[in-house]
Amino acid sequence: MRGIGHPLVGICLGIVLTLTGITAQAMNPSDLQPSDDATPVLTLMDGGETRELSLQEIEQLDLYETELEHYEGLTGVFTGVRLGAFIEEYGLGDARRLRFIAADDYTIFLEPDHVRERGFLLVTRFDGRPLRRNQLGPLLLVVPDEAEAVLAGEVSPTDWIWSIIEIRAQ
Ligand SMILES: Nc1nc2c(c(=O)[nH]1)N[C@H]1C(S)=C(S)[C@@H](COP(=O)(O)O)O[C@H]1N2
Ligand SMILES: [Mo]
Repeated sequence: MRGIGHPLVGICLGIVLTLTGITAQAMNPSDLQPSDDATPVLTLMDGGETRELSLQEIEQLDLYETELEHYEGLTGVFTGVRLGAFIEEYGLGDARRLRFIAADDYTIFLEPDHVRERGFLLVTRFDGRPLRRNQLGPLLLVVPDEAEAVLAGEVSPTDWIWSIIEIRAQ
């Protein structure tokens, strides 16, 4: 009995490790406490209205984390809020398109429906700490489901904009 017990344990462990490896790219609820930093980091423009948001405000939404290797060289745990939840919270879900603007003027456009479909994480932390500008901060987008394909060079991460400082509803 013991003789077959060991290989079985090994096989089960193998399956569990494989599953863990696959789900490591998924988003899981995070235990981190929301930031208390009220410094503005993001400008929201919607019609004529402009609003400044801090990490404290953004992190009031449910926090999720994902462990991944980012092609810009950061490997670890990325924590943030779901972009889909963010756009609903701030009334951007009806916009025709959303324009994201980075500190280096790089810009992308996303339609709210695509945001809902693709599982973007609006990242506020790397390994538990806020991201500095030279670490792709203050905010960046990742799509955990696409992480492996991006690393393998199968998918171009054009929507993985980093150093986001402004979002405009257009
Ligand atoms: N802020 C910012 N984010 C960005 C970019 C950029 O130039 N600035 N380039 C985008 C593009 S086009 C790609 S393919 C990936 C990788 O960019 P890189 O190859 O210039 O590192 O990051 C995306 N995110
Ligand atoms: Mo690119």
